[in-house]
Amino acid sequence: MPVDLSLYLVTDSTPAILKGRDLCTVVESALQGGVTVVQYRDKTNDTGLLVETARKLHQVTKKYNVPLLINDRVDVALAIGAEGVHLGQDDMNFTEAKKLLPENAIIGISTSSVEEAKKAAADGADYIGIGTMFATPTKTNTKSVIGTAGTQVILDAIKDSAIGTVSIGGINHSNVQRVLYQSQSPKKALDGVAIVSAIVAADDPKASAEQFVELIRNPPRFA
Ligand code: TZP
Ligand code: MG
Repeated sequence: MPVDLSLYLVTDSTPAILKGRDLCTVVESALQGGVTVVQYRDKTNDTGLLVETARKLHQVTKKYNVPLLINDRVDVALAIGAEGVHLGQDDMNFTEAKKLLPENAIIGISTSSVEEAKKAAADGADYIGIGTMFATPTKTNTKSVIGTAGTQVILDAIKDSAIGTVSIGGINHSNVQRVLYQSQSPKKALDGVAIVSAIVAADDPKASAEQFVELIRNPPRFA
């Protein structure tokens, strides 16, 4: 696995989550706290704005030697030389993206079923996002909420593949250890967790990320 997926930050530019703060400043704070990969996720259709923001974010992530992945838009990733992309089931398919991107680009795929996960693994994706773990106000058009039980079934189905895995949806400091622990199948565990609001909307994104790093590193403690 070319990328450390353990604490995967997904950005959100909506005012309610950014609370008037500058995205690059929030991301830099999260990087100081120990985020290991950043996905720029922005649903605007303004390509100029996407390229401009992605370029600024890339300047920041490069300082921390952390890969920047672009959500949905292979063209934006190519324009700024990002380390990779994250594609949903309705975005450009893996094979097309693989053809367009540099050989070493990271390609991640969103999955919410065994079929989707097996296909991503067979295609040769670097990692899959598995979700939605818990219902979340950050993304309300999610196909299915699968919880730790559904995640475990997916992990078991791809246990013979080296593909990376992250869980996404409603993950916070209170449930992250349970997510990691209870999702494990006997032969495959999650490589990390993908977080939006618990870091981006936190008053102190650095402290939030540090707290996640501690929780991820240490053995689980939950009631
Ligand atoms: N995909 C499934 S849930 C989700 C995405 C992008 C949003 C997760 O956001 P949060 O704030 O970490 O619950
Ligand atoms: Mg998408």
